[in-house]
Amino acid sequence: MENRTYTADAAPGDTVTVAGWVHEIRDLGGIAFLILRDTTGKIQVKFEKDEMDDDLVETGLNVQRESVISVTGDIEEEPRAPTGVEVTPESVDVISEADPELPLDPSGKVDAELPTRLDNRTLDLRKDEVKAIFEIRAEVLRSVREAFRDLNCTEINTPKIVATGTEGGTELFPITYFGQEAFMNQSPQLFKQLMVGSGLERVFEIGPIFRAEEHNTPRHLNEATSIDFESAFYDHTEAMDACEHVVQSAYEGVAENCQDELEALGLEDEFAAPEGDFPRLTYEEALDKINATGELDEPLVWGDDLSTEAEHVLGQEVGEHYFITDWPSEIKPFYIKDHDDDEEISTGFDMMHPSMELVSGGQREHRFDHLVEGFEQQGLDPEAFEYYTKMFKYGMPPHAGWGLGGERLIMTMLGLENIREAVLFPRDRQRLSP
Ligand code: ATP
Ligand code: AMO
Repeated sequence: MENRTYTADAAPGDTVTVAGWVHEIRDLGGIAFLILRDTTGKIQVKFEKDEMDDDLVETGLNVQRESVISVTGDIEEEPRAPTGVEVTPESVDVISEADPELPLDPSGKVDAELPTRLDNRTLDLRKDEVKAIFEIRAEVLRSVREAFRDLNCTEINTPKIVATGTEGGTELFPITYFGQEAFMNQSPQLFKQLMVGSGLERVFEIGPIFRAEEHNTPRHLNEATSIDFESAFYDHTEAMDACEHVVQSAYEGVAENCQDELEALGLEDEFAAPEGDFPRLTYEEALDKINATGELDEPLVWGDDLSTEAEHVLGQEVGEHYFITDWPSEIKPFYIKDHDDDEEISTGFDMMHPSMELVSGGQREHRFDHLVEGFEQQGLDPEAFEYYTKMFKYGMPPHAGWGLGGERLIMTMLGLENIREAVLFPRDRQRLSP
C-alpha cells in the first residue's frame, strides 16, 4: 500500500497512514479510542466526538472488531496511550469489514481450545503469543541453515514421492502414481546417502516427511519437518558433534534475535541455550540408569527399545540434552553400520531432550556386500532398492548423518504441550484441512 506507515515507526509530528486490524474499541462517552494492530504493534486512534466530523466518528466507532481499516492522521505524543503516541484521524477507510461473530477471540480475552484454534489459524495467529511461535520457528530454520553453512554443507532437495519406504513398512502412506504404487517419503535417508557419494560430499535438507503413525499423541505428526544431515568421511562421533552445533545454534539464534517473541511467550527469564557437550551414554548405561530408579514395572533388558515412560525416567535422571549411543544392531535400521569389533552393537545414536527423542543418526553401512546382507536380514527385498544399492558399487565413501525433528525441536525449546502448536496447519489422524 502506497504511503503506508507501520505503527512502530509512527513518530510525533508525522502525518501517517496506518493500516491493520481493529483490535479494540473503547468508547468512554465524549471520547473514544480505537486500537489498531499491525505486524509491528498497536497504536491508539483518538476520536473526540464533539470536535470531529460525525461521519468520521460513525465510521471509526461502528466498525466491527478485527476488520481491516486504514487511518490517516497526525501523530501526537500522549503518555496515557499504550505506546506513548496516538493518531488523531482525518480519514478512516474500512477496507475489509469483519463478521461480528468471530470463531475465536484474537485479543485472547476468551480462551479457545486447540482444535478451534487450528481450524481458524489466521485469527489464531493474530495473537502475539501464537505469532511468536512461528517467528521463532523461522529464526530456528534461519539459524540452522547458518550452522550448516559453518559446517560447509550444501542444501539439497530430494523427492517426496518415492518408490520405497525406509523407516519401517507400516508407517507408509501409499499413493497412486500413474497406475503404479508409490509412497509419500518417510525420510530423505537414501537420497542424502546417495549424495555423499557424489561430488557434494556433505549435505543437508530441511523438508517434509510423511508417516502414517498409528498413534494420536502430543508429539507425533503425520506430516513433519525433518532437518537432515549427511557427510562423507564422517564417523558417528563426528556426526554427533555436528548435531550439537546445529541444535545449539538454533537456541543461540532465538536467544539473540527473538527477545520480544520470548517475552510474548513469558519465557524471557528461563530461556537458555544448552551448554557445552551433551553427555553421551551408551545404550547399556542408559538401561542401567533407568533400571536403577526402579520406576518401571518391568526392568529393561538388552534389545528392548525405550518406551515413552523409559525416556521420561531417563530424561529426569540426566536433566539436559544427551545422546544414547551403541544401540543393539537388531533394533536399528539396515543402513546403520555395526561396530567393526562387535556386530551386535551398532554405531546408531539418538539425541534426546529430557522429555523426548529429537534426533536419530549413525554411521552408515557403505560396504556393498554388507548392505545387501542387511536388507535380507530385515526381510527387505534388495531388488526394490537397487537404485540405491548399485551406487555402493561405484565408490561410496564411509559416511554418517542424522535426522532432527524440526517441530520437536521447537516444541521442546518453548515447552509447548502439543507438537501441533509448532505447525501452522498440522496433519494428524483427524485433520486433513485446513
Ligand atoms: P482529557 O484528559 O484528554 O481532557 P477528557 O477528560 O476530555 O480527557 P474523558 O472522557 O473524561 O475525557 O476521559 C475518560 C478517560 O480517558 C479518563 O480516564 C482519561 O484519563 C482517559 N483519557 C483521556 N484521553 C486519553 C488519551 N489520549 N489516552 C489515554 N487515555 C485517555
Ligand atoms: P527417525 O525415524 O528417528 O530417523 O526420525 C528422526 C526424527 O524425526 C522426528 N520425527 C517425527 N516428528 C514428529 N512426528 C513424527 N511422526 C516423527 N517421526 C520422526 C523425531 C525423530 O527423532 N532416517 C533417520 C534419520 C537418520 O538416521 O539420519 C530417521 O528418519 O524427532
